Amino acid sequence: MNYSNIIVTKENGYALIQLNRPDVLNAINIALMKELVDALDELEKEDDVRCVVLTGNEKAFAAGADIKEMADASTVEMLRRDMFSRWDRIRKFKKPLIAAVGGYALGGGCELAMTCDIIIASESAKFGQPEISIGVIPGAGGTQRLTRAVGKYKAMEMVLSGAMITAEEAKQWGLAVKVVPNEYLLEEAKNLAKTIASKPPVALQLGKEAILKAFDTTIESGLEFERKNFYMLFSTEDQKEGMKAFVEKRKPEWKGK
Ligand code: DAK
Repeated sequence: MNYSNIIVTKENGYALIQLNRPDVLNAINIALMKELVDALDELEKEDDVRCVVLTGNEKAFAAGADIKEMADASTVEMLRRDMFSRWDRIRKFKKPLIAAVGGYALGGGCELAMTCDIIIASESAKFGQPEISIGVIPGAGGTQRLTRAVGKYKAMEMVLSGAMITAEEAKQWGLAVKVVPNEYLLEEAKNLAKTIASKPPVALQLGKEAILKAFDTTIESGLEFERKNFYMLFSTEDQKEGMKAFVEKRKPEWKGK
């Protein structure tokens, strides 16, 4: 497919999606969001893609939703745009999504990173939910995911003051798993993607699903959910292969079945 707001490349076992509106710090407009969802739809179907890395450029992962596109919209217009269905589609993407964040990850940009499963930051990364300074609040999960990631008090400080945090702070607060020098950001994210892509795909999918379940259920039903996914994996050829290979002291060969 041809895209004008993102660049999609496929590598061995994983894909890289780069947000590509550098003139506006990758501000997320409707067209970019449509392309991102189309790309993920395609990549989800492709068996040779087992993990996806989402990134921006050195100046910005994304500086938020496109303010110019929203500025004059009424409530009804915002409702009609139904932006949530696209954000929900990303949330429901079944394969692991890694955000490689350099530069600004603000508002919808921070929310997009948090919709991913793992965030790796470069030293230049700055995370924030500055919506309060333009008269609104986060609208794509910021109040919920940020709070779960950094806790009530830090989330309150960030959302109510609009202040940004550095990459190092993001790591300390549990938002980013790693901070690397700017020039190594993609390499680090790609290495992680390669490692993940070398694992059995059905187990990846069910593992991701079980972790996400932890965010909207009780421990009791979460454990129940995990158990069912665990049992389910015993019906896959990859479970037989994985355990057999361990016993035979060799590398497993996954079939994704
Ligand atoms: N939207 C549109 N354009 C943006 C932009 C944005 N979010 N951020 C930057 N730009 C544009 C600037 O307008 C400028 O364009 P020109 O003036 O050159 O045409 C260009 O990018 C470069 O920006 P600056 O000149 O401002 O660059 P600086 O280095 O001086 O400053 C900055 C960088 C990141 C501090 C600054 O650009 C900034 O404060 N940007 C806005 C950050 C922000 O407020 N973000 C939150 C936006 S609200 C929803 C889903 C999501 C959302 C809402 C609903 N639903 C599902 C319903 C999300 C909302 C948001 O994200």
